[in-house]
Amino acid sequence: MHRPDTSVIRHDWQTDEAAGLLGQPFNDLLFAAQSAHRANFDANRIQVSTLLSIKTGGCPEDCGYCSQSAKHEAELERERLLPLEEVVAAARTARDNGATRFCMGAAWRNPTDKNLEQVTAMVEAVSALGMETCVTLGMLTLTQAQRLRDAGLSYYNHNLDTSPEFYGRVITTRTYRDRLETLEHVRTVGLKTCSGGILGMGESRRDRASMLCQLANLPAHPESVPINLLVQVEGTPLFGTDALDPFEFVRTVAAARVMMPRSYVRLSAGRSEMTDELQALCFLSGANSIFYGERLLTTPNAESDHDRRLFERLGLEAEAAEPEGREAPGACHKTITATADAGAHADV
Ligand code: SAM
Ligand code: DTB
Ligand code: SF4
Repeated sequence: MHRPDTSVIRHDWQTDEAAGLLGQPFNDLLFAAQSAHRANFDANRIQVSTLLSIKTGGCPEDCGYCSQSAKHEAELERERLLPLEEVVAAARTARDNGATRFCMGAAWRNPTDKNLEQVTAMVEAVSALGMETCVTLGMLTLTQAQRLRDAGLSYYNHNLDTSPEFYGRVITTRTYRDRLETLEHVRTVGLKTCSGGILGMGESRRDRASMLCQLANLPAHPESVPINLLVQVEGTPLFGTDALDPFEFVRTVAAARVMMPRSYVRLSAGRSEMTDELQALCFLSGANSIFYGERLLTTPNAESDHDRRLFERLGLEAEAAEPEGREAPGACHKTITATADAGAHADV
């Protein structure tokens, strides 16, 4: 049985070792994950983020899972960059509903410098509401990363998506190296990294192990690791892929928790297709962040009322906003109460 040394942060994971971890008896793996989770976090507290698509569709990339690629036949209403006021209104609603982080996604291969100025205005306005900010805009240059940092951005999301070995089956218009380079720019300027992947695209367990090694062996673990279950969208090349065994999903969440013990592991896209019991197993395996709100980017998310009820049934609480200057993830948790008029409180 793999007993994690919860005091050591490792960056030397080998695929064989990670595959061994993923293949442990389920109960042993979950025990290891829970040990790592409890050593670093309050196991009953979940970070809550809300997502908004600020620019939808018409993307030149060919990511095989994505509804927003202009190369696919998915039915989608394209939208230009949303006006600032609309973004701020959505962020305010998200905050009043208990989200502490507002994540904005754009269907770009990379932002132009003009795009970036428009997004920095959004980052500044959302930060002024007292929320953490995250944006995902595609590839970034070092200078663009600096610009976002100077605007006060908290996190940049850029997923590795899958293993280097499986990657070419999913995306051909940009390389794995390109992705690692963007992550390097983000780290170098001191932004927090949000990076993870998608499961259920037809990859093998070894691919999942290899992807987790890529994430854990980065010079610093991403502070946030979204684990998405493929949302199958009609018209995309990956539509119709065989469904992943739900226990494999849980195993991957658990292994992510063991390998990156101080990172927030987000049970990301795909929750609307999951049973409550499966989500509970993910929380038990160390997932401690979710997207909350009616939509992800272009697809529906789990229903908010349902999520509130699920939190109640499981005795989970939403994490309060991170105080300024906090360094180590998991170091500070404030008790928040359920209220109808949210404001400074979270009602999830
Ligand atoms: N266009 C930018 C990029 O790809 O870097 C940012 C937005 S993109 C939609 C952000 C991430 O969402 C992708 O890297 C992928 O991991 C995830 N994603 C997109 N479509 C998805 C789907 N159908 N199911 C699960 N995750 C998805
Ligand atoms: C991430 O890892 N998942 C989010 C966010 N980062 C940008 C996106 C999920 C998208 C799901 C499909 C859609 O709604 O289009
Ligand atoms: Fe474009 Fe991002 Fe979708 Fe890929 S994942 S097609 S880059 S919006």
